[in-house]
Amino acid sequence: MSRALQENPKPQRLMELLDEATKESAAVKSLHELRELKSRFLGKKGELSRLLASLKDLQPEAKKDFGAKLNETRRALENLFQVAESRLESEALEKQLRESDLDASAPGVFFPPAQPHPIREVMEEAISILERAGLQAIYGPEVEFEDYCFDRLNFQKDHAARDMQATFFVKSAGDRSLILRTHTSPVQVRALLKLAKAEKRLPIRIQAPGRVYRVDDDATHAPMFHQIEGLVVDTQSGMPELRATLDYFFRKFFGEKTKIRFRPSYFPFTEPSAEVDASCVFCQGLGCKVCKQSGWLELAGAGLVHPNVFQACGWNPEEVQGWAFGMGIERLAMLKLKIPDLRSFFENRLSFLRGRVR
Ligand code: FA5
Repeated sequence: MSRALQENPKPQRLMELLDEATKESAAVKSLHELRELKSRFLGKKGELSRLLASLKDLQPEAKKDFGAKLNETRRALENLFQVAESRLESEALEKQLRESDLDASAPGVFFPPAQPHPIREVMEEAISILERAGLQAIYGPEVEFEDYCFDRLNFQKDHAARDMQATFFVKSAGDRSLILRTHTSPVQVRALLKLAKAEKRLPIRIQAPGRVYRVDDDATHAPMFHQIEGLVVDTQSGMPELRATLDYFFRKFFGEKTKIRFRPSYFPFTEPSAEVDASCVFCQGLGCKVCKQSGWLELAGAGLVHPNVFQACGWNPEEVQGWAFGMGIERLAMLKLKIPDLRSFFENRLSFLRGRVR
């Protein structure tokens, strides 16, 4: 015989359940207690589940009505437990903060914003001025073939000029040695070799900034430093343009009153070669301690590209002419920022680095 369908499902009991849960959830002291409470009210063996199971014994009308009330009650209970859980979490956080040494109301520690290293700033300024003079920046590797660094730049094998740049050797690679490049001039070689094979190759107007390495270490010489190289090659491109470009560069870099002069010098890869001096930025050429009363500071090496270099890099020296220069970025930075010892750039003392903010 089928069971008689109930008509009165006791909705009153749902109100009582909600009342009990409200009181008990307000009183729970831990997440563990709350979990037990939840399972008592909402778990499979909880009273709500029992009432849900009894739905099947109800008349259709009463079933619909009571089913809706059951759902409402379940949602209300879930809300209640959610509120209790948030309360317990914030109580736990407050307790933790109370018991720790952390003073959340103390003023924060000021971390000054990061800023570029002074060498980077100077390097970027130099690059940007040379870009305005029409020289495009390109980059070569710091570990370089010895022959790119020396042989193709017309350094004779046993010539004393090689000793001008004491070299860090990395390893022998077959019949070629790998070294840490001693100057940025091998980037000239790379550009000339590459463009010798290209069509529409002229003019070449490049600059090559980057790190270089020498066995050197004192107040004005570091084992790692930075140079910036310039190279221009065209059918006709000589001293006047070289001079005008460096004149422009130093005026923009140190100020419009800066003058330059060329003194004869020697580099194996340029002929004629010149040492480029700029009027002393401290005394405007009047003579002071920094320029040793001469009024001039030595700032770059320069000259016309040697025919042997063109030849070694696949160009006919009868058809092209070019000029090049190279300067030390640390030297420019020391003068611009008035830093007496170049080693300060590499010690990474925060007081020094912060003091240089401009
Ligand atoms: C050269 O390195 C040539 N490649 C420059 C050049 C390029 C000449 C193209 C002609 C044509 P030099 O050895 O003089 O030249 O170095 C150039 C600059 O690098 C120097 O004037 C100096 O400012 C800087 N320099 C040289 N050695 C050091 C060092 N150990 N530490 C910091 N700066 C250095």
